[in-house]
Amino acid sequence: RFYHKRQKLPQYNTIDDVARLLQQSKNVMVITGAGISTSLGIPDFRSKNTGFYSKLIDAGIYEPEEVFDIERFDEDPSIFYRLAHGILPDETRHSPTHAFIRLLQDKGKLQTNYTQNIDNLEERAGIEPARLIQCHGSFATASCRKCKHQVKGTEIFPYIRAQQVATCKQCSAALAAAAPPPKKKKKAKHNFDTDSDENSDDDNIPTAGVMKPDITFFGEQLPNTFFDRLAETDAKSVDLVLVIGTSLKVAPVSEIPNYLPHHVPHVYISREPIEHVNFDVQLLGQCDEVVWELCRRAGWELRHEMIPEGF
Ligand code: CNA
Repeated sequence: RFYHKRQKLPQYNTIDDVARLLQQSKNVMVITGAGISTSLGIPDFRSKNTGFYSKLIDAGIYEPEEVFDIERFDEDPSIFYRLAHGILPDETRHSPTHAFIRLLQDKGKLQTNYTQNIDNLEERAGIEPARLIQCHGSFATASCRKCKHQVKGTEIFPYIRAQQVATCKQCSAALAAAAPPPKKKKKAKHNFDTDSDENSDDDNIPTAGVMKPDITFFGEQLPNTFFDRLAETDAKSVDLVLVIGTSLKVAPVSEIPNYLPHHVPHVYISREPIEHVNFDVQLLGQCDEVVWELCRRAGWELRHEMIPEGF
C-alpha cells in the first residue's frame, strides 16, 4: 500500500507545545525503538560507532542484517548464536523513558505502545500487555524451528551467552525415545568401503530442531495484532503520536505516521534529526532527559532510580 507523506502541522513548534499536547491528549500512541534502552547499556543497531551494526562490521560482518535473516538462520544458526549476546537484555532494569510510558499509562493516556524493541523491558516497566504491541516479537519466549515447542526465553539465554546453538529438548527427548537399538558395525570388505557405508547412515540421522528466540527476523511476518490494532482501533482514536529512539527505517512501523490521520500531531524524540518523515516537532537529545523535561513542563513527576532525588 502507498500512503501520502504527511505534512507538518504549522501550529506545533516548541517543547512547550508538546508539553501542552501531553496534558490535553487522551489517547497517546507511543512508537519506540532501540534508543530507549541504550542508557541501560543495550546497543541500538544503527548509531555510528556504538551501534550493534558497527560492532559487527568491526568483526568483519559487512551485511549485519544477515544475522537476523530467517533463511540465513536456518542455514547456519551459529552466526546468530555467536553474536546475539551483544544485545541480550538484563531483564531486571528499565530506563526512565520506559518509566515515562508507564506514567502515561498511569494517567490513563496511553492508547498503545508499539515497540520495535525485542528486550521485553516494557513488561518490566509494567506496561499492560493489552496496551503493548511488540512489533518485532521479543526475547521473552523461544521456539523450536522444527517442532514449534515454545519455552521461556531465559531458558536459552545461557546458550546465547556461551555462544552455543541451543537445540530443542522436546525434539531431543522424542528422538531418544524413538532411537533404534545401536547397530552392530558391519565388517568392511575393503578399507575404502568403511567410510562410504558409515557416512550414508550419518546423513540420515534425525537431529533436534534449533531454538530461535521469538523475535521477528527479516523475512518473517509481523504479528497479526500489529495490523489489526492499528487499523481497527488506533487509527480511529489516537490524538497524539510520540516516536521515541528509533531511526524509523524498518517497515511497516516506519509507515505508521503516514498511515494515521494527518491532523494528528506527531512528535519525534531522538538523538539525530529525521528527514524522511515530516514530524511537527523534533526534540533532539538523550530521550531520558527529553521526557524528563517534558514531564517537568507538563507539571508531572517522573520517578526512576536513574533520576536523582529532587531533580
Ligand atoms: P536503530 O535503527 O538502531 O535506531 C536507534 C535510534 O535511536 C537512532 O536514531 C539513535 O540516534 C537513537 N538513539 C540511540 N540512543 C538514544 C538515546 N539515548 N536517546 C535518544 N535517541 C537515541 O534502531 P530502531 O529501533 O530504529 O530499529 C529497529 C530494530 C532495532 C528493531 O527490529 C529492533 O528489534 C532492533 N533492536 C532492538 C534492541 C532492543 O530491544 N533494545 C536493541 C538493538 C536493536
